Amino acid sequence: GAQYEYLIVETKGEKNNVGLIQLNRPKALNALCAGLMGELGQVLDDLESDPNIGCIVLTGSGKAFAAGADIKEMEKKEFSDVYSSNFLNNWTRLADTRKPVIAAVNGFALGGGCEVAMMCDIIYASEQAQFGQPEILLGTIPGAGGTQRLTAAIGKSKTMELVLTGNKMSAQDAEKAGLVSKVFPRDQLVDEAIKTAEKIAGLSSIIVAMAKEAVSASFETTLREGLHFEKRLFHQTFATKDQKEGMNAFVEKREAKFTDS
Ligand code: CO8
Repeated sequence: GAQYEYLIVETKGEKNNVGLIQLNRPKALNALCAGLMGELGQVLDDLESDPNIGCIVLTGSGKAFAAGADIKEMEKKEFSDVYSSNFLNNWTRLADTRKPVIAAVNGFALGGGCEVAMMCDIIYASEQAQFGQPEILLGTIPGAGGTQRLTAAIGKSKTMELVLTGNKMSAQDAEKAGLVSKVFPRDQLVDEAIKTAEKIAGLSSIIVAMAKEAVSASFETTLREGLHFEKRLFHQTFATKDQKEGMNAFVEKREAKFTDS
């Protein structure tokens, strides 16, 4: 595979159907510099166009998932620079990924790091993980979803507390609040994420994509519109071979063989 400066990319799973992306900029606690985000975009393009890959796992290294946007890169920028260049606009690439992405948050997920985790579909955390939006301590505010996705995940009061104080939230509290779906001991985290990713990758990729699209729509729209969208996608599953196969396999008491069609 391609070599990256800031990432380690591997395929995992018995059927090599899981793409594992490890952020690998340990000197800076995986601060999300322009080079790293550029590479991440490239890898996501590659994994999305690879028909063998059904699910993606994104993790960090050392004591950090990612300690945020690169403060040293931002420090001297003026309003005119960041506005004119639409600074960090390319971060939306991750949120636009159609294949499911599981964040395996091993340590600090702060600022942009927490926002990157929230762009993923499922967050697993290690017992040592810590989440936070400390931008306020730097004289700025979250800029990649921290005020929006976090509110959707844990509600107003907890979000306000994190965003207004810059305090960190433990993995255990993040799980209780609903930001994180499961917490694991550090040495099991990535394996557990890969196990879940393998399960997803073994299902019908076309139906998985529809399911992701339907859940994602709930964050973008009214309940009425969302329910309508869900119902239409549900109807559309009946246009696939995989719906016929899935239901027929149940009736015949055998395992389904999905063909992604
Ligand atoms: N940017 C650049 N360098 C960093 C960052 C960062 N975010 N975080 C850590 N580093 C560097 C440190 O400067 C240090 O480098 P050096 O060895 O050269 O001094 C190295 O990583 C190790 O860090 P520490 O010595 O500080 O390690 P500690 O274990 O003492 O502390 C912490 C760990 C608590 C994580 C601490 O490093 C910290 O507070 N980091 C900053 C966290 C933060 O404020 N993050 C938010 C950044 S702002 C942001 O993310 C805005 C997002 C907006 C996105 C908009 C997109 C559209």
